[in-house]
Amino acid sequence: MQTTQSKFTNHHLQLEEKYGAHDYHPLPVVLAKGEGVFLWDVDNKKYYDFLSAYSAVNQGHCHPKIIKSLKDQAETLTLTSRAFHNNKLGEYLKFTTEYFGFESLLPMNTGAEGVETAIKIARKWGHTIKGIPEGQAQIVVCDNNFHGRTTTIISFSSDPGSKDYFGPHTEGFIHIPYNNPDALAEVLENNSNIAGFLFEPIQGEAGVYTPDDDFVSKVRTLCTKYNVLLIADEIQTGVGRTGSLLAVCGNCSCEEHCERQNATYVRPDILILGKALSGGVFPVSAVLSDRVIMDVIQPGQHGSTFGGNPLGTTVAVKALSVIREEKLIQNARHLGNIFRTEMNAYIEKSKIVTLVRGRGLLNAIVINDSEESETAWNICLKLRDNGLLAKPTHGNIIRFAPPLVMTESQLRECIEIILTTLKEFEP
Ligand code: IF1
Repeated sequence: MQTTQSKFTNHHLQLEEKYGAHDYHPLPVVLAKGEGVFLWDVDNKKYYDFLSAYSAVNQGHCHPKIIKSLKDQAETLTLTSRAFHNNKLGEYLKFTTEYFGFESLLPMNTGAEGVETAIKIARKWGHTIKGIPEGQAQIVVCDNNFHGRTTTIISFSSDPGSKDYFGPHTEGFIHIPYNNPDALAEVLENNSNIAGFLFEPIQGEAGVYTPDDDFVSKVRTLCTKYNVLLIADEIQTGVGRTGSLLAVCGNCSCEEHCERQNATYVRPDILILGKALSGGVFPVSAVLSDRVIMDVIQPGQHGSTFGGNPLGTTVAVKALSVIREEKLIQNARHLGNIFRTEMNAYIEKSKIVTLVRGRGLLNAIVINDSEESETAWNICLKLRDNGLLAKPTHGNIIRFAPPLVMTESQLRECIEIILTTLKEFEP
């Protein structure tokens, strides 16, 4: 599809093309400003953001309270390293462990670092507490997972593009199909060297693939039975995105990681958070667990120069407070139900969209064309022209994940934009 871009846009595209590594294929739009649910490009054209930087900007762009906390702290103290204590880390640890209901937290920066940390903790727990012979600990992972881009993590990716030619790969990972507790049961029954089961409660990169309602509770039961750590990667799904505080909270939309009797709540042994933990303002990730697990890590065995820095921790406390103060969990649940209801009504008579799926404001539609086709890409270009930014995944799937601060009338306007655009592609 031919698209015309302004000379300002082309200027930036050319700079990136000429001087940048070509590790991405972005939609051709150059953003210069953000506020709440909106973004503006270099020509001052305004868009609704329907990606939220892959669910990092749940609290909306440049949230005034979060930005104020960033500015204030930036003028006071930014980095001490962990060679010394700082007066922000302890408060952050108390606040965040209470918020999510765990005894302890290990602070890192990016999501991939959080996952690497969880793998190290699980392996060491397996060797020193479970009694797995040293160097034999295995971790079970799911097909079509996405947990980041580091060498160990890509070692257990099923995506050739992420993995091929980057070997030798790290050993110690066993694959099972996603959403298949029977497959997990079989692996656990036949292998006593398994330390952990690492999974995404909803698979993001796989196309917002949502498992059966009882998947998480079933794998919880199995992990308990076989003394295996349940490790939830909620980097993308956590912090309100799916209409609950965590996706493992299932049907509970309260603001706490509570243990309600009638909720499908499942408590992982290790919880990994990132992205929206800091409202997309600063890279902050975290690994949470109870003491018996966390305490396998002793001084000198893990860490990060920037992990737990005063700037990131201050921003994260404010970003988590905003989730509660603005009732963003409940809003995500309410708006998500509207979005899927309206999309399903459209799909009944559509030939171009076959399916909508998701939970809360993490949703995707499946386009009726092959993964190799350009239809979804062309729809995203048209959506851009019509003032809404979204990105295809897996060729024929389009992810829709606006900031959680959206209002109902804004969402209804966005649904109009999306449906009008889709109609242009109906045969
Ligand atoms: C990119 C997807 C989203 C993640 C989960 C760990 C990480 C991610 C569940 C690593 C990161 C990103 C990174 C982004 C694309 C993206 C993504 F399409 F790949 F699946 F969000 F939808 N665990 N997800 O989703 O976190 O190290 O990046 O901070 O451009 O690669 P990170």
